[in-house]
Amino acid sequence: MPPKHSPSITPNTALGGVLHYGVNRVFHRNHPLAAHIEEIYYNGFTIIPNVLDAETLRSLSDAIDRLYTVQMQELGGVALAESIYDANNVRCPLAYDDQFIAIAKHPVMIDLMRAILGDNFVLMMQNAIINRPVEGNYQTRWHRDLNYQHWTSSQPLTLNALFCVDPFLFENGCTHVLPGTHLREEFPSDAFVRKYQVPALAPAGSVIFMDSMLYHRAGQNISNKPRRAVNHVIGLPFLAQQIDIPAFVGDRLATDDFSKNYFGYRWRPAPSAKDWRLAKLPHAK
Ligand SMILES: O=C(O)CCC(=O)C(=O)O
Repeated sequence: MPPKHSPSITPNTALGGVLHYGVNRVFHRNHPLAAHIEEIYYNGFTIIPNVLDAETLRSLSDAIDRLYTVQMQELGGVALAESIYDANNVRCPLAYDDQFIAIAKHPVMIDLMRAILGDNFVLMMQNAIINRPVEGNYQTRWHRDLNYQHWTSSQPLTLNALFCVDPFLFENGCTHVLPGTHLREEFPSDAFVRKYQVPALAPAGSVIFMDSMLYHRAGQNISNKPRRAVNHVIGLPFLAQQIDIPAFVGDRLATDDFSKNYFGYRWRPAPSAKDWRLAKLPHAK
């Protein structure tokens, strides 16, 4: 209820703006992606359409299916992946196929990361997801991508970027999100979840960005086709990579300063005090 003699009605009313009172700080970012940045801050997610073209999507789709077979052969079969609730995931596909390196460095994603995380951020994880029709999928359980973490942060520390290789529809089990839950420590009640869960509907070629602390899940795929996506978790360098990318791929991604930072070469723990100091010398950079 406004005070009777309200001293300040905000002046943007003349421009058809939103009315408020008692407000002297309003979100403002001078950035081409400002509207998306704002959605990530407040809702915990945003969708940018038309990032990948049809040819790229076809090629990624084939590669995801092929690499899943390769990784299951490495492991000795799907049953082992199922036993650790990791079926239908391709882990770190960029180590097997360079088109996933191009996706991991996609300029739209990198621009948004830089705008939110600043100049230094690391690819903590890349995985390709296959949500198959009517199979039990562990990812249909609500979770944060920073598992087991119950705290809040006024700034995002890690972000997800989920490239939609197939359309994200309710029928094929698109990602569902619980807006605003990145701003609370605990998981909400069942009634809240049922009332406020939102399917993140998006055409193929879109990217869904999330604060990694946002509760989300895969939907149940009741269609007759798989839904594929390529997921990234990108964060500040004090966090560890899921798979040590420099160890996995060797030096071949350390091509420039950005890549040395982004793929984690620069942030690997030093093997000794002397090595740590030597790495700080100007010529070592
Ligand atoms: O399949 C999806 O859309 C969500 C996947 C997911 O929750 C995850 O990879 O953490």
